[in-house]
Amino acid sequence: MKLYLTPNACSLADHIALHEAGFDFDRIRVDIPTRRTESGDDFTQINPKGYVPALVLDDGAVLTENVAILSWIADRAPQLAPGGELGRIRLVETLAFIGSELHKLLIRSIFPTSDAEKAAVDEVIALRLGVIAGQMQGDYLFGDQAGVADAYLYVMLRWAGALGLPVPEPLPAFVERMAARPAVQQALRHEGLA
Ligand SMILES: N[C@@H](CCC(=O)N[C@@H](CS)C(=O)NCC(=O)O)C(=O)O
Repeated sequence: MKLYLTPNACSLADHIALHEAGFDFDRIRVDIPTRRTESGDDFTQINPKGYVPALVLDDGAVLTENVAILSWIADRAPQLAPGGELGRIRLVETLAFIGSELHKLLIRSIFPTSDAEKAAVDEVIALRLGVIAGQMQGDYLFGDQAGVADAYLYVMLRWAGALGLPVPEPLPAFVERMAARPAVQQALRHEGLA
């Protein structure tokens, strides 16, 4: 299995989740501006969308989109997903919220086209961080066990922190807790971030 990633990009979530799952995988870095892999290959031949993450399975199937890749990991490592009758759908609900309502807005805050856009986007991000803060069911999103959604949220909160955006309680302690996890440390080291 091969994970195509860019250091500190959203692909860090998938990188962390693969370590949490204990899977063996290769990492291939992608330079986003040139869309070339570290060995100079054209990344769009792997993922025509041109963005990370992409996960190439051992049979050659290519998975793209954080929601899909994180769901695939959770399906194979059920300890990384919430249990119960609605567990699977709660996971999709949370991944969709993080992907559509946080990730996309944070990208706009990192690369705003105007000061007015940044101010407007940051206001909505603050509301959405408040929503996810209110959903924490324990030390992690779904209780006392970290899972794939926590990996995605952690990466978004790293970005929010780097942007200087306010991160509401209890999320600062969650970030610290995640940062201390061996799987997170391992992924950060591989990406040159720790
Ligand atoms: N919808 C995609 C978005 C992925 C995404 O935004 N990737 C960024 C890095 S965080 C990227 O590679 N951007 C380059 C580009 O869009 O050209 C997903 O959730 O996987």
